[in-house]
This record gives sequence, C-alpha cells and structure tokens, in this order.
Amino acid sequence: MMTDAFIGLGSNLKEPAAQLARAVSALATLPETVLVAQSPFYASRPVGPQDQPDFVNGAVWLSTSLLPHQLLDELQSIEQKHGRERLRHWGPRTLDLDILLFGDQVLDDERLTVPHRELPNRDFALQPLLDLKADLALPDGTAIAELRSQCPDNGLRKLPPADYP
Ligand code: A4P
Ligand code: MG
Repeated sequence: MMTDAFIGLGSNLKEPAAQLARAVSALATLPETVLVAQSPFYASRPVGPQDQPDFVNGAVWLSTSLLPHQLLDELQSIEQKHGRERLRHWGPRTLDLDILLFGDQVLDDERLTVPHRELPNRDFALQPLLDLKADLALPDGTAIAELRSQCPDNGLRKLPPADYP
C-alpha cells in the first residue's frame, strides 16, 4: 500500500539551498518511493538560538510503501551522507529531514512523533506543505491552512527558482 508522506527539509550551513537540492535528489531515489512534488524553498529566521545563520526550508511530497520507521532510517542515512553534525539542540545543521505527516497516521514512540511535534508552530514547514497541497489536513482534520494563519511569523522569503536547481 502506498502512503502519502510529507518531509520537511532544513539547512543553515554550507550553501543551504544546494544542500536541500541534493537532498531532494536523494529522496527521489529512495526504494519503494516516488517523489510526487517538491515545494519552493524559503529563507527563514532561526527558531531557537538566534546566533546562527538563517535557514533555508522546503518540503517534498512522497508516495511510499516504506513503513514510517523505515522511512526515518532512510532520512537519517541521507542526513549522515550530507555530513550532518549534531552540535546542539535546535542549533545549526547542514541538513535536517523531518517526517511532517505520514498519511493519516498518528505515532508517538522514542524515535518518531508524527505529525511532527513542532509543525503547528512553524511557518517554514506549514507554508511549503500548503504549496504542495492546499487542502492538506492533520489526521484530526485540522486544516494546515488554519494552522498557517495562526502560527508565529519567522519572516519567510520565497527564494527564486534559480536558487534551487
Ligand atoms: N524524531 C521524532 N519524530 C521525528 C519526525 N517526525 N521526523 C526523532 C524526524 N525525526 C523525528 O532529531 C532528534 C530525533 O528526533 C531523531 O533522532 C528522531 O528519532 P534531530 O533532528 O537529530 O535533533 P535536533 O535537531 O536536536 O532536534 P529536533 O527536535 O529534531 O529539531 P528540529 O525540530 O528538527 O528543529 N529554524 C528555522 N527557521 N528552520 C529550521 O528548519 N530547525 C530547527 C531544528 C530549529 N530552528 C529552525 C529550524
Ligand atoms: Mg530533525
């Protein structure tokens, strides 16, 4: 069975837009998975510690027959290949891949919380989701558009397409 999964991408080190573009290419070649669409990329102010560069964020829509934890394994393997260093919580990173939504599944264990815990508070995740699918909703029926209209403003700036080949 194929499930629609939505992945948030973020980077604020070492040419972030290029990091995201490479990550999208890697996501497109995952086993048992089809890349349905990719959102525009956005520059955004850091949430958390402010003494770090702005982020570039985006999202992709995948259709996959991987199980949620198998998909997380694949995402973490892509992060590793991109030289991800985990220096501090909510600190700078070369590549961060988060499962934002996995079909209408609700999961909460030591490795995986879906929908992503911070999604309602993050315009840099909500806006790319809306770009991908304007009528997207949480498993409980809450519209992503509704969350977007209520969430804090991180000064999103859409990057021109030339910046994300
Ligand atoms: N994990 C649990 N649920 C998930 C999920 N749905 N998707 C676990 C992916 N991973 C999930 O993540 C720690 C653990 O979360 C993983 O091992 C996985 O099992 P991490 O990314 O390695 O650790 P972290 O970065 O220290 O914490 P966290 O909570 O993942 O940070 P976030 O939420 O990713 O936030 N500001 C802007 N403007 N843009 C950003 O992208 N990102 C962050 C990091 C902070 N500020 C930002 C941005
Ligand atoms: Mg993460």
